[in-house]
Amino acid sequence: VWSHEVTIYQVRRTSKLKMGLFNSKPEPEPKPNPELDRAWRETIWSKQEKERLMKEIRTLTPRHEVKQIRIMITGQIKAGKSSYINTVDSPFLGHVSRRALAGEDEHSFTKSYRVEDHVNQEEKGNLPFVIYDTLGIDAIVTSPDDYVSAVKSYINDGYVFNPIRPLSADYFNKKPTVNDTAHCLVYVVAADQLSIMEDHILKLLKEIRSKVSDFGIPQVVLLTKVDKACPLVGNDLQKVYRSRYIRELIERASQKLGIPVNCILPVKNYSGEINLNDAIDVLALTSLLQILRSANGYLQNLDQKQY
Ligand SMILES: Nc1nc2c(ncn2[C@@H]2O[C@H](COP(=O)(O)OP(=O)(O)O)[C@@H](O)[C@H]2O)c(=O)[nH]1
Ligand SMILES: [Mg+2]
Repeated sequence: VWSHEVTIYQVRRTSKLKMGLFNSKPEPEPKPNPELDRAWRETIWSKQEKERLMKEIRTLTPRHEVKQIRIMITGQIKAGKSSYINTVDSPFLGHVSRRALAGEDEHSFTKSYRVEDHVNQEEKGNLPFVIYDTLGIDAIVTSPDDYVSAVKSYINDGYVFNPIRPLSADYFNKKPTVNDTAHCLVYVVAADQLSIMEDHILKLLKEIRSKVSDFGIPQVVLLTKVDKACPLVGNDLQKVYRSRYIRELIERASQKLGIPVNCILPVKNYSGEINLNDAIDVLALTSLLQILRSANGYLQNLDQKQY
């Protein structure tokens, strides 16, 4: 029996060798499985987890005695900025929100959204943060300084951006306090657009990034539309951390934008769904909580600098 096995082994080797000699094409490398064996970020995809995240967000106390944590969202037109605001609004509203899209004003530079808690009937009210939706970055290519100014100090809601004339000083709070500045800057990048992001947009993002980093404001990237970019995730959002492609995209985004991998968060926004979905909510609330924690970390640093 033993010698028989050896014979078979030799026959196989010979046939392989022959193929190598007479076939001009090398044998193709086996394709890696698009689905990883293990998720690389642990996530619990349940209703309880969603409720736990909501509770943590509700009870978060802004540091440095600021009234509300201020999040500023930026990114290219159609990247999913407004949709993200609606997506994090939805679980607290109790149904899919279309507020940020419905009220969209094509020309305003920033527009603030307060997310109200309608689900928690006992303590109905505002949540400890406010989100500023800004005009698509494509429109301000000529003057990144305006963007940086907007991050550093409050600009009145409804300011109409003029790409030719720089932002007028009237719109700035002359003596901004920490209550007026952004506490976290969020870049929204669509997963299916990353590879075609134009150089001038990347350059602009980097410019804004380096100026904002100078004064310590944390920056997070939301990688939206993961459902469109990867069929595996399109079929089942819970596979987002098992998609080899999405993991590669996140690594690529990290290199392109110069932001560490752990600050790049995949999301799938509500985009046509009629009902709330626990997986969408868990992923979006996880990203929101991380944004709020980064912002609070920044505020805590300010505390320590004071003493
Ligand atoms: N499939 C999918 N579509 C999305 C997602 N986020 C946004 N969209 C769609 O992309 C388009 C642009 O989104 P919008 O939020 O208006 O982008 P904004 O210009 O950055 O505010 C809309 O048609 C959205 O429905 C997402 O995560 N998945
Ligand atoms: Mg928008």
